[in-house]
Amino acid sequence: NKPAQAAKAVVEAAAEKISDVVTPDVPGAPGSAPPPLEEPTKPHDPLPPKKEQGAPETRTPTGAETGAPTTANGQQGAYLTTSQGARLRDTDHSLKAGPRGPILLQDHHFREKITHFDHERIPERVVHARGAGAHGVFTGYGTAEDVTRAGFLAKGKETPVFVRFSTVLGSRGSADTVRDTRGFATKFYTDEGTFDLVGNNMPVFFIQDAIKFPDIIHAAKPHPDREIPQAQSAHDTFWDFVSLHTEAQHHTIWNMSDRGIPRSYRTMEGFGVHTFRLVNAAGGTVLVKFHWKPKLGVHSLTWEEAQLLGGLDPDFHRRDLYDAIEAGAHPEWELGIQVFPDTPEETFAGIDLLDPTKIVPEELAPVQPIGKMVLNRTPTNFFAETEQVAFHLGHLVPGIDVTNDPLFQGRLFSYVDTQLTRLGGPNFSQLPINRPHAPVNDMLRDGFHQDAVHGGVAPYRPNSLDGGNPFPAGDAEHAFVDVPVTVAEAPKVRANPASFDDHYSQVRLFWLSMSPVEKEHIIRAYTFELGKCYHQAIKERQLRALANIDPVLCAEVATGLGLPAPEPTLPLTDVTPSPALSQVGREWPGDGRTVGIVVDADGDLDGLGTLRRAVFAAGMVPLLIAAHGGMVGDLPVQRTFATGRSVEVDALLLAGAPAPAPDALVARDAKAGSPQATPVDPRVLLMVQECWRHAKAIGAWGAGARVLEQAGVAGSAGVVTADSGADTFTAVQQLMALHRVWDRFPASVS
Ligand code: HDD
Repeated sequence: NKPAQAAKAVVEAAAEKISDVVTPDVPGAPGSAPPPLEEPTKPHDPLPPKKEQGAPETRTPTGAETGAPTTANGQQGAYLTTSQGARLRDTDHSLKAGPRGPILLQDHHFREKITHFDHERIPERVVHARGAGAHGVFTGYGTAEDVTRAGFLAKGKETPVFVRFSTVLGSRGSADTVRDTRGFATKFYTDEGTFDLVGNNMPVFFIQDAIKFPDIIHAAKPHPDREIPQAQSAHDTFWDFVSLHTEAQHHTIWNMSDRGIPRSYRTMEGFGVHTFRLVNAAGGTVLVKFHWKPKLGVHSLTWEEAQLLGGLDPDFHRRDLYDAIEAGAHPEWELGIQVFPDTPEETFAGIDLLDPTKIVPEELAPVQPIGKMVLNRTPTNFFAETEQVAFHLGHLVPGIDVTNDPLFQGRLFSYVDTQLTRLGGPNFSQLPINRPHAPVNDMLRDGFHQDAVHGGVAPYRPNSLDGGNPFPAGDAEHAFVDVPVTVAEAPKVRANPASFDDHYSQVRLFWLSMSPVEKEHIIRAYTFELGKCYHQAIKERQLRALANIDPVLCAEVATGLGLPAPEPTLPLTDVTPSPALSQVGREWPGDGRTVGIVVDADGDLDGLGTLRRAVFAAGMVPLLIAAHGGMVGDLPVQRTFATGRSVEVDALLLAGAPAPAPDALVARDAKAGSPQATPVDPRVLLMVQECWRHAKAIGAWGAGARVLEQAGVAGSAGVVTADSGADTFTAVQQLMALHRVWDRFPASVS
């Protein structure tokens, strides 16, 4: 197939680049960083920006036409200046009354430098504080033209996008791999205005009404007295809330499933969660749910991997995203919609489409692809772009409108409101990352951080002084027109529709749709998290909720907690499982996955180059791991046994059986009383054993086979040997298509 071939070509072309990305500096090594620059004692040309970055798109109605630079570039000139452009002679010493005297108040440079520094931080997001962003392109397929007039969905239409992925609970500096929901927010810079699709990697939400958002977040964030635990739901207040507030049970089981610990941002599905209303050129409407489907499939970490990574590489997801993009393995998603008729009841197959705690199984309403997104550029400046990007559900374009989902309605207020504090005023849309690519002609004026120099004298309507401009647009000029939905005459109440009262049937549907391995992981996750609670009453209350989901789930978690399993208090619903919810059982492309290759510098290195090329040709990233840095043959070592760890790789190949360091041997022999036969470095054995526990494919050839014996994994499922590196990799590649060697997980439930 053509796209696959094209992708392969790109990856092959990027092969050398991939080695740049994952290669630490080895002076003179092929593919390594250039030799160090001279000591910076005199002005010289600045380094060019990284090729894949360039300058961010910052088109604006007031700058682009004049050709004037629209962004400030850091460190682009030779000489240091003040913020006003005056060249400076010294920035290392404050102005003092003599070398030993106090600093003078007149030191304007000191004051400017320190004052600016003192104000460098802005408040982190109240939720989703930890995140990573990337630029890309969305291409419409034209398949949605019947149901929406949104121009960016037209066939072949390309629209720049910026995506920010995030965790919900942790602070800005928290670890990436915690168990949590992930944010998946996309800004489409369309010709008809900016459209923000602010979704998550889970299709349901904890609450049905936005007024409860502060409650769930207060419960899930760290305890107010000790401010622990960070970025976790494994604590009393979270479980107190969700056990008392049973509409949260559906989202909670998603969090306890493998979806709560994604392998990578690149392997996450995305969901708009709410039902949206689309409007076509004739004014006809349908209701839809948005889905992002990752080309690489939906994959997760194991819980042990996630925990190890929290310490070993807290930036794992960030690094993975940037490395993949900069290596040319550009992540891709298809955007799809589930389409429902826009009936007055706003239900489909008995499911209330306004209830954000409900899904519509894909088997009932298939996801129809309407476009493709490729992320191809990392941010130039994290703060300017990823931190300052401001999403808002009210950023809609003609052809896409809202529904009365009470969570959606409340979000329409919250997102602009929060930016006022976070970004310091109402002009955040003028920040480069937030500037629309469509011409802006509003009547908003003044306010903090006003960047625009507005002409004219009449920012009001009607006016005669500015020629009557701006005029309202009509249908012909692609105006956004609110769909004139009829609102039923009803008393003003603080209440939900009765259909919102069903809190369990879809939780059961999710549970019954899981494979045995996934069920086992869910049981362990509940057991772990509830096991971290101090209050017995909270554990017992959550067990009562589990009893209403499924007796097996409840009994297994109760056993783990050492508590009796309660009886259900509600009848168990008869549901039809949705196989589309399971992550297990399908085959996926391996693009951008990492294959660790353990090499022994003193061993037989024949075929290593061929193997490395085969890994590149498969679109994957080889990572050479050896006892110490430097070269192995003519290839640079990328990780040592000290800097590498199993959690970084998706599969492990053993090209040798590295011996332990001599001092370790001496110590061991002294203990044992006599030297033993050719042992393997214990760090390599640990790597193999971890890969085995995490159900990763393992392959060995030649001396590498000895490692399998000593690690105690030889001959077990997903552990292969062959005559050459390339043949071993072929077998390992087949195993990787299934993501993991699922047979290795014990599954006590069916
Ligand atoms: Fe929210 C941020 C997703 C419900 C209030 N939300 C935020 C982000 C994502 C989501 C991905 C991060 C955006 C970024 O990267 O900058 N939020 C969701 C989803 C929800 C949801 C999928 C339910 C379906 N959110 C929700 C409710 C409220 C908020 C009900 C309030 C009533 N969310 C916010 C916020 C944030 C935010 C306080 C914090 C930072 C920001 O908006 O810009 O306004």
